[in-house]
Amino acid sequence: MVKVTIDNQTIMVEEGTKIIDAAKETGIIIPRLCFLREINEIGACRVCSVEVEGTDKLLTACNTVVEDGMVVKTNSPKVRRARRTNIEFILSQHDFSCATCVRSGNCSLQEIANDLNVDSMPYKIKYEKRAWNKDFPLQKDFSKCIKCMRCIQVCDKIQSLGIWDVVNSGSRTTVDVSHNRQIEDADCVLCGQCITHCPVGSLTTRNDTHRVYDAIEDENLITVVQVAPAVRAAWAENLNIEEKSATPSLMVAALKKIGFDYVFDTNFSADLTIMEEANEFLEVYTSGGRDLPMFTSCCPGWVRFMKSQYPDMVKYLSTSKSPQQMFGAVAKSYYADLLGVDANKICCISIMPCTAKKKEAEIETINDTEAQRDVDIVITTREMEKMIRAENLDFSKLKEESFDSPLGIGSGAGVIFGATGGVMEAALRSAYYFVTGKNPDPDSFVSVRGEEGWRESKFSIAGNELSVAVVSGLRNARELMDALIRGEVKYDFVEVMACPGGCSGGGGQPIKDGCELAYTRANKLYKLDKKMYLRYSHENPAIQKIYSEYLGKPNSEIAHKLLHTDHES
Ligand code: HC1
Ligand code: SF4
Repeated sequence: MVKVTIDNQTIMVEEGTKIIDAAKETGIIIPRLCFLREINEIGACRVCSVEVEGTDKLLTACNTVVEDGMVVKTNSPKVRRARRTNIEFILSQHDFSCATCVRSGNCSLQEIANDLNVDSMPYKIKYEKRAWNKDFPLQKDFSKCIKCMRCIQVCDKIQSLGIWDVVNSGSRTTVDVSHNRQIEDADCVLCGQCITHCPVGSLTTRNDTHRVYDAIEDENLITVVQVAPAVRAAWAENLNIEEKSATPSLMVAALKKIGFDYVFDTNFSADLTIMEEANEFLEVYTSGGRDLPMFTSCCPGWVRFMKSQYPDMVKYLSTSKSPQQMFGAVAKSYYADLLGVDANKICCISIMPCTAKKKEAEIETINDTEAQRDVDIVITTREMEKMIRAENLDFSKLKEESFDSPLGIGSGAGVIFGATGGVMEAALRSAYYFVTGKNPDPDSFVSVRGEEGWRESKFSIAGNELSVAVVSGLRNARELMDALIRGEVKYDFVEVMACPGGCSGGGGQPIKDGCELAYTRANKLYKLDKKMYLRYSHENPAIQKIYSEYLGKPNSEIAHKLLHTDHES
């Protein structure tokens, strides 16, 4: 242990503690901008500068380790002046047109500038302008980039993809796509983790809300919206609604105010995915003769990763479409028939915690209903939040509403899709039933839950030994793939989600800078599942009905046409 005095308080801390953490133990929060714990501790922004007795220079608290006897001042006049100058300097290279910035009100730079009472600019403002492909779901505005390097580190350390790098030098230094590539030619999987870790509005998602408004306004269209499982755990985080009031039913009521004709639930099609995927898995498993596992394919970031990084392994992905795409396919066939309308009259909109879902909906070969696209428009949870804000609702007076029927009926197994391990757990609940004819205890497979990036479990179902793995975060996925290829591990079924923690930590979720909320949100989903009457996908009455009236049985010819895809085509 070492002794350190911070702002006149003396404490003992473990050797190796950084000043920023020692200060926290005394109740002092040192401001920071570029800092991301264990990912970006480089002191690039110098906002966390502090004064240390015996040194002339200010030191950065995020990466300076305390020494025995150190005396630190975190908010002396010298420190305040330096922080202010650093922020003014950053602002001099930043287009601070806050009124039109998607991150206004949720921007760490704006907050720190306000906290430091920066009210004028002593420097000439000059920022970088560069072109960007406006159609790409990931958007970069160079005029807002503050060169904090967080995106570089997140993409490299968490996702092992290294899409971003520092380019140019001197005053023209900026962050751009590495190796001189265009973003659409790089291997960006669109996980959106660099967006949720950008402290300002430089990295954002393509704004598709205007297209949604146009569809709602178009009297010739029937707008059918689906809401992904993980959205309900996070939708109100930045809406100033008390947590216990922020129910899925209140979210439905808010969506109805926006004017969608039907508000449905991706949990329904998550159940449908389980029917198809669990049966597909059992077919693969019982046919034997395969060294490599079947991989889930509902995460489009993971599918993009597989296609670019392990093209020879794409054939091991489940052919079942993701719940988003299954929903669209069913909405434009079965549901169009139920309504007695032409499929092209239906505009299918998804609300997803994910940026890659925007691109998934655009994959030509995934869209094979009579209508042109399964899903027409995808917006993220953050875009939904903006649309809800625009309604100026008084949430204390808003009455809860239910999802519409029949595509709004989902089970608890569908809900937990939004947490890492949830697809595996839901699939095992139904696979057990398909093999034994009996339901397992719904909590039989909870060992697949957890916060480790790569988890393994073994189960025995009617004497069949099953080895499964659950992975989230693409660096972990890469490690698992390499271990599989080297023959060091062997599994029957593997679930992969690109974002750490799964969709609940998705790149389209609300941003709370400095907070990693994936597992807090996942716990909300587990609680919802636990409370539900329906906990098995195969017991969902709306699912039973669509099979008896339309699809026949899982993996039937029509199910194949509508609900499966060839990832290799
Ligand atoms: Fe997901 Fe999925 S769980 S991929 O994270 O399989 O986005 O929530 O909608 O499609 O259901 C996302 C979430 C989501 C699909 C489902
Ligand atoms: Fe990297 Fe994901 Fe950002 Fe693409 S979206 S650059 S893969 S972190």
